Amino acid sequence: MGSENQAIIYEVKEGYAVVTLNRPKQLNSFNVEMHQLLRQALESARADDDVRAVLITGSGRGFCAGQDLGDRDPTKHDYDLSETLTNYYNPLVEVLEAFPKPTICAINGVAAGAGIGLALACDIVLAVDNAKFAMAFGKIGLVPDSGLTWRLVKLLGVSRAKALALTNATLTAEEAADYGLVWRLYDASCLLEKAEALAKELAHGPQVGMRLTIEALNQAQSNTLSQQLALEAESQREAGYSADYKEGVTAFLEKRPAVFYKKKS
Ligand code: T3D
Repeated sequence: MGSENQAIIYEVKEGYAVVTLNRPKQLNSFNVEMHQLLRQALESARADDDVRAVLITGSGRGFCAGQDLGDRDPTKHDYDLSETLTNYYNPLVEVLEAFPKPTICAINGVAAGAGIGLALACDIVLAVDNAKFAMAFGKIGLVPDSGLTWRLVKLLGVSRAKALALTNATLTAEEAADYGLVWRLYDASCLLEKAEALAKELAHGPQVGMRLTIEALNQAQSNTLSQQLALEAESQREAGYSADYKEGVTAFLEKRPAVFYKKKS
């Protein structure tokens, strides 16, 4: 998975993993190999105790242009596209949604189609300030997928989501940030550095509390307030028993920074 020639480059750094989509000639669009290697990389990151945050980015000038259209020839074949969704895109989105460690996406260039779906499935989305977000699906007669019909309504509201999907508008990075799709924008010269600094910071954060926070915020999308209040009480019970809570309060009372992560000797 670490080879320069493979569709995914997987590197473990100081407490975090960097997963790089690596098909730059096709703007890192998805073929089956990239799907499979991305899932393997995420499984490695999930299982590895030395990985406490994951950063996803792309190589070359694009982030991800969605499905590799070079793999399709609808003039010669009829495709049951639900199969690709069921076998690849949907499980990928589900894996990211349930990922027990913080995930960051650093959008280093254009994101299109399911490339936007992949980015928005991560917990924190950063982007280069000249990134573009091209819906693309409608241009080829398809429907937004990879969770986007759901996520765009949640993030943008139904009116903007419909306008974006039906017009296939391309959003600038600034528009995407204004609409709440992106947390922060950076110049190309420092995007990766900033994203890695964030990954490192999260890798040294309170792991139990962050996992429970991600779960609670995800569940808030469908819970009622009463359900969410009950969930917060349960989450706080678990967080309150964690070593991180003991360290956090002790550090506060001792007027020093908390040290949540201690390397095993
Ligand atoms: O099929 C299923 O299984 C269903 C699942 C669907 C999920 C989806 O994601 S559907 C949407 C698929 N994606 C698209 O329709 C996007 C197609 N690409 C574009 O619209 C544009 O390339 C971009 C807006 C992303 C970028 O435009 P631009 O002008 O910056 O770059 P370009 O010149 O169009 O592309 C550069 C190269 O990347 C070019 O190759 P070349 O000519 O230099 O050899 C282009 O063919 C290639 N490329 C870009 N996108 C794709 C791609 N190659 C294969 N598949 C792509 N999606």
